[in-house]
Amino acid sequence: MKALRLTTLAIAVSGLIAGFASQQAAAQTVMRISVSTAQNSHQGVAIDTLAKEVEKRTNGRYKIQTFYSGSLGAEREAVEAVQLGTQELTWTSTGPIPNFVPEVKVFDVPFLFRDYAHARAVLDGPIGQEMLTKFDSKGLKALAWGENGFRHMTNNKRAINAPEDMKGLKMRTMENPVHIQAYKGFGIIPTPMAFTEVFTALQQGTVDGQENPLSVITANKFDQVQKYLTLTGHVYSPGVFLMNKATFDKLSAADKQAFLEAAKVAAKANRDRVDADEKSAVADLRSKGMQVVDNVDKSKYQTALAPVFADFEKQFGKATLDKIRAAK
Ligand code: EAX
Repeated sequence: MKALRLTTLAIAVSGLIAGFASQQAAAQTVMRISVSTAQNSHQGVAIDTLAKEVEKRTNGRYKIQTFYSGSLGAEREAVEAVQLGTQELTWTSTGPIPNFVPEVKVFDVPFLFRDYAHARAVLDGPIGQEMLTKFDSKGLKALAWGENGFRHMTNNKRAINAPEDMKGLKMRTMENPVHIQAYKGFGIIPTPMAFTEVFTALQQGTVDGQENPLSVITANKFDQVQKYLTLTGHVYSPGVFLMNKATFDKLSAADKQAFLEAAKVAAKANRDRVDADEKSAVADLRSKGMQVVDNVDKSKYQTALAPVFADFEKQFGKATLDKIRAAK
């Protein structure tokens, strides 16, 4: 009799546990987010922090699975997937964004931002916050600006000591019209290419070089396939946390706030890692054999782009460019 009572109790308890577990599981929504660099990087930190913060702020009701090294596709494909809703989130550089939100390409103009403090102030200020709203009508919710960093030139042909040294170099570029136009102004032969193909293209000599921030160059071990680095800092590359707009709109007001706040914390972690990389990367890359030109007279590169700047002023309006330049 006693055994029967024990068995009945055991069945009841296991039923309760199963019920609780399925209730718990049912209450948890799993989302996916991707970046194009390795996990141990400024981009990896961005999405790892977002995932941790969202789970914490929603008491585990939302879990974000993180994918690295372009494993869900390169940046443009990832933005397309988020726009379609086949992927809920991505962190991307603004490289491919002009294909989705043309207004954003003003941020890709070379030598527009003086330094990191200036770039961050613009993005976190009225100009940047207003720009985030431009994503809404394209099926994308831009949660916050992140940061890829100031971009520098690498190649295997020769040291770039002056703008004329870039003439004739076949360089991989992002699929970004502003960059392509600007690099032609340097005499570069631009080859737009998804980031996932860049390491192999450099290894096989399909292109002579590429340009990216120190954080990307180190995270993706470009020292293994590139000999020369010049710290041109020719373009500031923002990052952005993107979410499928319909998915965001379905969230409760509290959960919308949770995602937005989580993205702000993640953006800070992302920028902090860029700051750390900026301090350590040059010595690290030199120790791995790269020849680094670090005494760069940026005014020479800006002068070389004068004809292109004249066109950028027509494209974006001199007033807009000056407003960004003047922002504190
Ligand atoms: O991870 O495609 C590029 O060059 C971008 O900088 C990308 O974020 C690199």
